[in-house]
Amino acid sequence: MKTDIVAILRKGGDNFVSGQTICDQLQVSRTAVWKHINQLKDDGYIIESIPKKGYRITVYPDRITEYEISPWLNTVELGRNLVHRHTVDSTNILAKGLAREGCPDGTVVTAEHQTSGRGRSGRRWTSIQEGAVQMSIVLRPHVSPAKAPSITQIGAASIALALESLGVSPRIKWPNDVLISGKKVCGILTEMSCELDHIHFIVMGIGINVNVRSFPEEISSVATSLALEGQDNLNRARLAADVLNRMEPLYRSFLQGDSEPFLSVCRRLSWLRDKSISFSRNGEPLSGVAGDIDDQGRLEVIFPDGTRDYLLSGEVHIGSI
Ligand code: BTX
Repeated sequence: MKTDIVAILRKGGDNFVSGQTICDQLQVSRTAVWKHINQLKDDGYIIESIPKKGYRITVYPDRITEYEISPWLNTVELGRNLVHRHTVDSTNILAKGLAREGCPDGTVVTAEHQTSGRGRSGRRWTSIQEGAVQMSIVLRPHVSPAKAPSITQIGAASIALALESLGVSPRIKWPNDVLISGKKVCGILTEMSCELDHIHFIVMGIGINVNVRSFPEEISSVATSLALEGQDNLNRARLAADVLNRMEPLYRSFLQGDSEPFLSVCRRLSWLRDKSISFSRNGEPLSGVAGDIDDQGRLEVIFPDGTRDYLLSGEVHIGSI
């Protein structure tokens, strides 16, 4: 209901929309409209109300709520069920709980702040309150669990395309980071619940540093934000919607067996290509040079003796050991 009221008032622009018009369009009572208008004011909207004229919104809050994201969405499934919290421990944790309870496919959980944002392998993801996009997407792809790493690459490609459209030059550090000027502007944490041959659900968590002007010291040398890269005061809700808009067609073609649309983006923007890298295989440290990304999304590694390996997922560091 609140989403509909915001949509009606947004359409009205600077004009007042009468309470009766809202009642007629939504088939609800004047009291219900008034109650929801008050809730919207609590959510940060500044709404002018003048007797006999009606309502108009004068200030929209900088929030990544359903009301602010949905006007920019042109997806069929992704983000059509959107759950927003001001503060959560981790959007991935909340999304996994909702997935277990059977939430619709494509459900998106967003938050302004995370108290225990999670990175990979138990690392922490620093949440910059109201300066970042923190969102987790619930997906139930009918593919083998072995293909799940592609989901991270679909996310990385969608984010990189959205950032490119803003005029910055993102690079993708296989498999899960998006970088600008060699620093992390976005991280992706993909988690899965599955059996040997069946995926129950996947939660893809995305953290994008948007309107962040400084970072805590411990990450300031590795992290950047869109604001620090010259994109000040971006509309976070619009960016979140743009990522989902770009993700849906890439995800659909993946489900239909065509991975090229996202793999071609990952290859074009590959940060690792031709760089010396190190990684560990079964506890053994190895070094080589990163090659291309193959048609299964694996990273080719060329060893000093000329032999090759193909990494499906995992942690890769720049530089040799
Ligand atoms: P990762 O393990 O590849 O990266 C974590 C590392 O990145 C940290 O150890 C730190 O060095 C650095 N780091 C921490 N916070 C930031 C930051 N804000 N910006 C840049 N670098 C940082 C990457 O894991 C996966 C991150 C996913 C985050 C999303 S947010 C929504 C969802 N919910 C949740 O709990 N996690 C995901």
